[in-house]
Amino acid sequence: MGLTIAQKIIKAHLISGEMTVGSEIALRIDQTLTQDATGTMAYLEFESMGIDRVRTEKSVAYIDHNTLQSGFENADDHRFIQSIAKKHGIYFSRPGNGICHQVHLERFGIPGKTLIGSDSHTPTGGGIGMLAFGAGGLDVAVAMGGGAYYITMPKMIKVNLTGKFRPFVTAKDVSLEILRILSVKGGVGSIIEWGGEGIATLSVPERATITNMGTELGATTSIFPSDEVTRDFLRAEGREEDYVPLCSDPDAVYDRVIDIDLSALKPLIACPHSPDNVVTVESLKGTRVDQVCIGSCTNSSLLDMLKVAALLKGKTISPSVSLSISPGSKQVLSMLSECGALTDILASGARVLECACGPCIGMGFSPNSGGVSLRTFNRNFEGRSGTADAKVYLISPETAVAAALTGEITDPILLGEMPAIEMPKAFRIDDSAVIPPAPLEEAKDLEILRGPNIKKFPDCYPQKDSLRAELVLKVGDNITTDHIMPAGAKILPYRSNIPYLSQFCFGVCDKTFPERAKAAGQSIVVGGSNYGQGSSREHAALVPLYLGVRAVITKSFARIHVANLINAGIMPLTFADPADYDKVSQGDVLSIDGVWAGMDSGSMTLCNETTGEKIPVVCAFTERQKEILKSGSLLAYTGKQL
Ligand code: MIC
Ligand code: SF4
Repeated sequence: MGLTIAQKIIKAHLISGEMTVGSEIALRIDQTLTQDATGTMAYLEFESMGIDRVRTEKSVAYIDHNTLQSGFENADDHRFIQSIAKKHGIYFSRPGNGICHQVHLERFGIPGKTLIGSDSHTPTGGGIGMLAFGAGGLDVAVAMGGGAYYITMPKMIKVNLTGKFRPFVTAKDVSLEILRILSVKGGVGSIIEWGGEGIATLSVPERATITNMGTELGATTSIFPSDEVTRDFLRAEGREEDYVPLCSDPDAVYDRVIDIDLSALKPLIACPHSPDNVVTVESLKGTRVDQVCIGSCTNSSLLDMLKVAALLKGKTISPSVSLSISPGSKQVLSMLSECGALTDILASGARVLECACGPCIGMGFSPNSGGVSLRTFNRNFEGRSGTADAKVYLISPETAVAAALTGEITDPILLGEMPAIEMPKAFRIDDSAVIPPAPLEEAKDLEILRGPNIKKFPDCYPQKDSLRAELVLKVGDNITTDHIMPAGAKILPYRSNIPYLSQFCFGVCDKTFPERAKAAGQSIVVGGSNYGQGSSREHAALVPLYLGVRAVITKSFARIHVANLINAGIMPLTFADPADYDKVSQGDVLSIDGVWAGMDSGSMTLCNETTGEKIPVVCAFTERQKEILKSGSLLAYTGKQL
């Protein structure tokens, strides 16, 4: 039987396990990336493993999230990461050099290699044919130390693209269309492989827009073949030697095949507050717009920015709209500047922000109260923009420009003729903002610079054979990590200070949660389906751990979050019958006896001591996961192994 692209890469990197859907496999990881908001914790974890040098082919530490330095915290963390990178063999991409996924694609990504990153949008690398996964910081730390990365062998979904875009329809609309078809849960447990004759018309940055937003589907990852388009991109980046061709076998078997005709697509828009709440732009025409943001790891490539500049050229944005533009990297910004496109952007009235995540994670540029914000980003979760009652919509750069010019949601087709934009034959290569690690000899004596914002990890809690705790919080479906552990300018600087962060845990759902959880001592959280979707932030597990959460029981979990819960020693369980979700209420006292035997058999009986009801709950822990839970954390488990 033939293999898919992903199966070929998995096979070449398989350390242990069977490549049968649903079983745990261990993969060798070639490259890692971190960003600063999850990186500080990941490097503290790496440090505690006592390994001198990273054992990957390439590890890169990016500073792109926490670039607002409104106090000492972020600057201290940058210095910490820079010093640890230098000492332990990691390349350091300075603040201003760009968003991790954009820069990694430009300068480091290699087809056929495996990559894990402490950021959920690491699958952006699939645009260049990498098998790239978002992961918790601890998993990245272990991979940097040469350890395997464990995933559940996914199903394979193939998306066949046919036809060719009509003017003003873009890769972003493909991302929104697949979200409309599959929903934010539709990719869970699957790798999405893109193919069909339509992909030949898509450049690497366009492919990367699509693999980037595969994260919003809940997919394990997404991947494109590596073909002549990939080779052209690598050549233009001066790295043709990194090119390897990659395609699926003609007789590869997929669990599901979806066809999308590019020529039939229209400009699409995701409405508040979920990326799968997708309708046509046309259907919302005339809706007033207050703010437009162009950028983020989804849509900040040179190609995107050149299109935006060409559409803005000679025009002025609506007086009622505030427009921000964040180019994805120093390479993008300097090339915009060299060709004069930056001047066209500035002349239109746009505000040019630095090459970083910025408004995407609420680091500045929050909308006005009740404001309507159109963003070329990938997430529009409630409150994420920093304005609690803002309404955020997700769109393509072309639709963004149309709204910025008219002040209302407008079909970009009305902009007239789409100027022809060519991908450059050669990008401007300047890696001066990437600082290489120190040679081994010099590294030994280097000091790690630690600021006072770095506080100790929460104590771990080895799972016992019985658990009795109050259900302190019951939440609904599709709870995101932005609900569990919000980000934004006020909180993000405290990512290495769990006690401080804990005040904001579940703030979007219930501001009284932290106090109540602390008062309860030990507690249980109950959620609906797709619990923990979104970010890879392990803080959404470490902070609840600090507050005493011992188990989370849901209808289903998102992939990275469930791994983070186990890594933190919190037991994730699911209702055997999702309807039993209704048999527990906030404030009930719940208990489980025979936890260890239940871990072995795959099911436990949850006793609702308040109502007297007995409720079956299930788990499918591997031997390794059971040991992690019994040890109290992946760190404690790894310590035992070493
Ligand atoms: C996000 O887009 O939510 C983030 C911020 O990039 C996160 C990482 C984090 O929380 O630091 C992600 O996607 O993993
Ligand atoms: Fe940064 Fe936004 Fe991309 Fe997350 S989704 S990495 S915050 S640009």
